[in-house]
Amino acid sequence: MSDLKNTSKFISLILRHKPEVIGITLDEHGWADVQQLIKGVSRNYQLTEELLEQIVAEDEKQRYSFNEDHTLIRANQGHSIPVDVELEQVIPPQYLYHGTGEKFRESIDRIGLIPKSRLYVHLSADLPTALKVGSRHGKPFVYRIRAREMSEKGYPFFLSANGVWLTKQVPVAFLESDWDRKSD
Ligand code: HQG
Repeated sequence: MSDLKNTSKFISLILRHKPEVIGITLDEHGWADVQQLIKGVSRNYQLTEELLEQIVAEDEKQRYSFNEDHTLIRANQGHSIPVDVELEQVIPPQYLYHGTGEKFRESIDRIGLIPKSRLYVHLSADLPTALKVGSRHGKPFVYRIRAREMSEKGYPFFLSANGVWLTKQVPVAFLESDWDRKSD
């Protein structure tokens, strides 16, 4: 892994899960002070304003955003700490996808998708992305979710600034395991 990638992983840990590791706090909307972040991260990884700008601009999943004058930074999604990143509520397409590990299927088929340590269940707009997400958990398996129907029945969906679909839970009734993978 490149140095910048390691630094980015560490920043993601700080901005989503454990700001206390470098002695900083996030505000209620998930924002961290850029100078404090740089100072804190620099104890472990080389980081300057220029490098941080580069990390944010080049991140392949666009995980981070600055505020307008670049004095604050936050993660766009993926948090385990309860912050309100002002997600946009959006009506989802007919189907969304969730990539997971084969090993979780039994439990998911029983109780549906739950957010576990994060604030939301993460869903993908397309199959290749879902497969990539699932591969992080061993042999991947992709569920198809009848998202539009869920939303019509009152379950809110949100779209993060970096294009990840989020919802609080997915009951078993809206999960499909046996869909036609060739037609999607
Ligand atoms: C599973 C990455 C058993 C769920 C990705 C998942 C994503 C259950 C795992 C983002 C379950 C949680 C999030 C149930 C859900 N029983 N297992 N009832 N319900 N699960 O990492 O969705 O690179 O917290 O299927 O690209 O894998 O970090 O969530 O397998 O967008 O930016 O519990 O993280 O993005 O795992 O990934 P995670 P995820 P970043």
